Amino acid sequence: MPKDMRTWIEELDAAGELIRIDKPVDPLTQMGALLYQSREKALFFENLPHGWRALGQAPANIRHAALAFGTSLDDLVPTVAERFGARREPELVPTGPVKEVRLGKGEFDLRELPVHIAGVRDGGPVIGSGLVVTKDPDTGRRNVSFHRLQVKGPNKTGILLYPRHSWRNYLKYQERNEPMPVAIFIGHYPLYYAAASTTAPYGMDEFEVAGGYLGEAVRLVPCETVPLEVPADAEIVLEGYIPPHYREEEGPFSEFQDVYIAGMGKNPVVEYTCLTRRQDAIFKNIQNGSETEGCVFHKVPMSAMIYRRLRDVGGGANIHNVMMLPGIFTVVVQMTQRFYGEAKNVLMAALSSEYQHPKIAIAVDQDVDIFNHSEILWALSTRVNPAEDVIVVPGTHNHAMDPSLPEIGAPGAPLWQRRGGKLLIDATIPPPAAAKERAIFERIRPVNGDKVRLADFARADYLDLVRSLPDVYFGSRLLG
Ligand SMILES: Cc1cc2nc3c(=O)[nH]c(=O)nc-3n(C[C@H](O)[C@H](O)[C@H](O)COP(=O)(O)O)c2cc1C
Ligand SMILES: [Mn+2]
Repeated sequence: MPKDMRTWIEELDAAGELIRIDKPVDPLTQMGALLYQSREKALFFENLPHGWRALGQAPANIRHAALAFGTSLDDLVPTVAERFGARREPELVPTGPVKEVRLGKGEFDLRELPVHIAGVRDGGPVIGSGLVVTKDPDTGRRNVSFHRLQVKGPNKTGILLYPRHSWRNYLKYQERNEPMPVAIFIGHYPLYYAAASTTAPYGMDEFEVAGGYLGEAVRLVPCETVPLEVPADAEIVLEGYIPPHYREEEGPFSEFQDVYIAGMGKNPVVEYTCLTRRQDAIFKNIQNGSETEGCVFHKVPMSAMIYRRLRDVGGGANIHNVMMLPGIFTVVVQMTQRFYGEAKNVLMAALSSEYQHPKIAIAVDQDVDIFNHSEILWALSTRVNPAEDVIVVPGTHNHAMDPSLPEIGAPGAPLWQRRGGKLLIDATIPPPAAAKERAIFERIRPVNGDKVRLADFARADYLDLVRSLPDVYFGSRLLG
C-alpha cells in the first residue's frame, strides 16, 4: 500500500502521537490557537464545518519528522541527506483515489474548505498546506514547492512566489504573456511536504526527491484541466492558472519567523478551474510560526541539504549533525575539527548554500547536544573568545523575509531582497590532535554516571514528570 496521509495518521496513532478532537472546532476562530498550542502531539479534527475532518501539527516537532523518516532524532538529518541521494523517477498511473470526486468551475467553493486563520492580524484564511506543481515552459521540467494561498473567493486565492524556482517559471510564462498552469495538492504523507520544501537545483523534479525520501516511486496521475501531473494518493487537488502581469494586495500573514511582516503586498493570484478529491477527503491545516509544523518542514530538509554540502568542505570535513535554530536564520553545525581554523571554513560554506536563510552560523563540538538550546547557549558562553571566534561579514544578500534588515524591492517584484550581513561564531574546541589544549574543555561526568541510575532511586511519578517536560533543561538527555 502506498504511503499517504491515512497511513501517516495510523502511524502517529500507533506511536501515541495523535490527539483526536471530536468536539466541533471553528477554523476561523479556534483552530489556529489549538494548533499553535500543540507542540508535542499531532491534532486530528473530526468535527469541522461542512462535514470535514483535518490533520494538523503532523509533524508537530522534529521527533515526529524522525518518525516519518523511520529513524531517530540523532540520525534524522544524516538520513534525509542520504535519501536525497537515492532519488527515484515518479511513475505515471491512469487514475487514483484523488480522482474519486471531480468538480468543475462553479461546482466547488473554496470557502467551504476548513481553511483556518492563523494569527490575529492575518488578512484572511490561508491554505498553508498546498504543494504547488509547475513546469518550466522551456524544458517541461517539473517543480514542486510550498506556497501559501489566501482564500479570496469561490475559485480564487492569492499566492506568494518567493524568488526561487516556481517564480522563475512564472516569469517565463509572463514574458510570453501566458497564464502559468498550476496544480496544487493538499494532504499526503509528510515526506512529500519535506520534498517540496527541499531546495534542489533548478530543473530537478521534487517528486524524484520525494521518491528518494519515501523509498518508493511517487504515483502520479494526469490533471483534468491543466497539462500537469499530481500524486494519485493525495487527498485533494486544485487545478488552475496564474494570470500574467496581474497582482492583488494581500496579507498580512503569520510567517515562519513568528511575525506578520514580509510576504504581504501585491502578489499574483490563482484562478481555479477544477477540484478533485477523495470521496471522504481529509483536509490538511498547517499553522505557520516559529517551531510549529511549517517550521519543521523548513528546518529538516534545510539542515540536511546544508549537511550534505558541508561534508565536502576541504576534502571531507568531520560533520556530525546540522540543525536550524528557531526563526530559521541561524544554523548550528556539530563537528570535530581536523585542523585549527577548519570550523571557520565550514561556517563560511554554511552561510552560502542553496538556501538564502542562514544569516548566523555557529559551530560546536560533538559533546554539545544541538537539539538542546541550553547546551548551545552554554557552548557560546564557555567556548567562544570574542576576539577571535566571532566574525561579521558586512554587505551580503540576505533572505527577503528577515524583519531585522532593510528591504530592497517588494514581494512580487524581481529584485525583492534584504541587504544585511552574516555572522560566524566558532564555539568549537581545538582538534583531537592538539590533545593538551583540547583536554581543558573536557566536560564533567559524575562518578559512576553510567551505572548509578536515577530510575533505581527516585519515585516513579517524579520520573514521569521529568520525562514529560520539554527537552530544554541543560543535560536533560543524560536521564535517558
Ligand atoms: C510551511 C511552509 C510554507 C512556505 N510558504 C512559502 C510561500 O508562501 N511562498 C514561497 O515562495 N515559499 C514558501 N515556502 C518555501 C518554499 O516552499 C521552499 O523554500 C522550497 O524549497 C522552494 O522550492 P524551490 O526550491 O523549488 O523553489 C514555504 C515553506 C514551508 C515549509
Ligand atoms: Mn525546485
